[in-house]
Amino acid sequence: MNGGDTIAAIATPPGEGAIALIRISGPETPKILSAIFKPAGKPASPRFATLGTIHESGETRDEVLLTTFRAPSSFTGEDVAEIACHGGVLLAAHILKLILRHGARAADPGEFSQRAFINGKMDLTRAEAVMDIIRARTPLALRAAAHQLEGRLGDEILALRNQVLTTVAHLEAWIDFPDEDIDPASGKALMDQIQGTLSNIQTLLASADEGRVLREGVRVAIVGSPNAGKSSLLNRLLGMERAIVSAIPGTTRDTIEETACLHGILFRLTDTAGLRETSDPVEQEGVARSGRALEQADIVLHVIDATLSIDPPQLADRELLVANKCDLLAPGANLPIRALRISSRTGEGLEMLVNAMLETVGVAHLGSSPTLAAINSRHQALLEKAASALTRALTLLETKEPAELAAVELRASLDALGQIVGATDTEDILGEIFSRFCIGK
Ligand SMILES: Nc1nc2c(ncn2[C@@H]2O[C@H](COP(=O)(O)OP(=O)(O)OP(=O)(O)O)[C@@H](O)[C@H]2O)c(=O)[nH]1
Ligand SMILES: [Mg+2]
Repeated sequence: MNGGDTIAAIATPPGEGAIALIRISGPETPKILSAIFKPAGKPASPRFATLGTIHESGETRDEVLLTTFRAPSSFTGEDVAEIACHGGVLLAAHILKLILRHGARAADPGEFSQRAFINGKMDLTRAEAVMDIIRARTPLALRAAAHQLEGRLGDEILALRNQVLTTVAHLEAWIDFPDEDIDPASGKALMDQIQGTLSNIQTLLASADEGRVLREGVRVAIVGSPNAGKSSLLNRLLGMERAIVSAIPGTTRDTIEETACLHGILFRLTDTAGLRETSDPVEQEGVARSGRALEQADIVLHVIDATLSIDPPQLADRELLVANKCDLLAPGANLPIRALRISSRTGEGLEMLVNAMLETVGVAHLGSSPTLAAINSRHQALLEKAASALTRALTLLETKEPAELAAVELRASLDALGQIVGATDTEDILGEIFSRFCIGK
């Protein structure tokens, strides 16, 4: 991507709508506007909305509201204009073409945010948070992204980086005076500092699973024998009659996927064909698909019919045994095996089941957690890199190896932490990060 030219894009989704927004950023912005925009009254002044019209070859195309921002006081740090025109399938595309004809280039996905980052408007964690906000599908995911946008994660990383910087400075002071050995007291203080940073990093790393759950949701496979009530459970969790339910075993032949937001978490539920030996090729394929859903799931709900006597199945990790149709049991009757008692018909036990699912993926506490610093997989990889460099530095100091070697490791951890916020050499990963953004953002 090239930072010097002027880019433009439609920032709103295509289709019919009241308004569409077109964004322009770069040095040519004022020139382009003077060629295509005529104010209805006074000329546009920065940060104020101005009513006017868009013109093309002497013809009026639309009445629009224009807002301009002068560099460096804008989202990207460059001259920016936002044209709010009427929505619809054609108009915005037409105005964009006009802007491109006057010298702008169509923006790549995420290019506005990338420019904001390059011009020092936000660190990388905040830029990523913008995309997390756009993608959030549950209230909790949205809250976590908002916390990250506020800069909590970025600030924490910078604080960690400063801790390592202080440690490196101490160590390098000794290296500069080679005759003096590190005295034991200062050596111990130094190692304590590193240990402290390391445990802070480990606390952040512990939020990786939460981050994954918040961003991607939890994959749940509902499996079990035919007629156990798997589809009924899916419908109950969704709150709608999505899957066909019938008393005929083998009703569900293909996997059915739906999402449900339960306690602020996105669950990707897959109802599957009942597992049984069959000579019907269609049902065989259904059973094979059930197997694949099972392999990919974060949680497996193994549904059994509570009214039938069943040998306790071998439960894998993250598999919950769910005894359905408990409404048919005599009041107070015990189950012969340990299982969560539910009734998809009456809804009994459903709340407990959802809580057990949240506990299984370790996010039961998230709903009441005041801070949601949930790292993403890029942060995780870099934090792990920083942590192993610090661990190596500690070992080197403990075994009284030359201080230079420990300093090299500390510098490596500094570098990894810097890459998280974009403070060190991140050129090669920028394209990777911003290409996942929307066009116009
Ligand atoms: N009494 C009672 N009946 C239930 C309950 N859940 C399901 N059923 C009944 O059990 C039968 C089978 O339900 P389904 O949800 O189709 O079962 P399934 O496991 O999806 O079956 P297949 O798709 O054939 O594998 C239907 O007649 C349901 O009405 C329950 O909690 N209580
Ligand atoms: Mg079914």
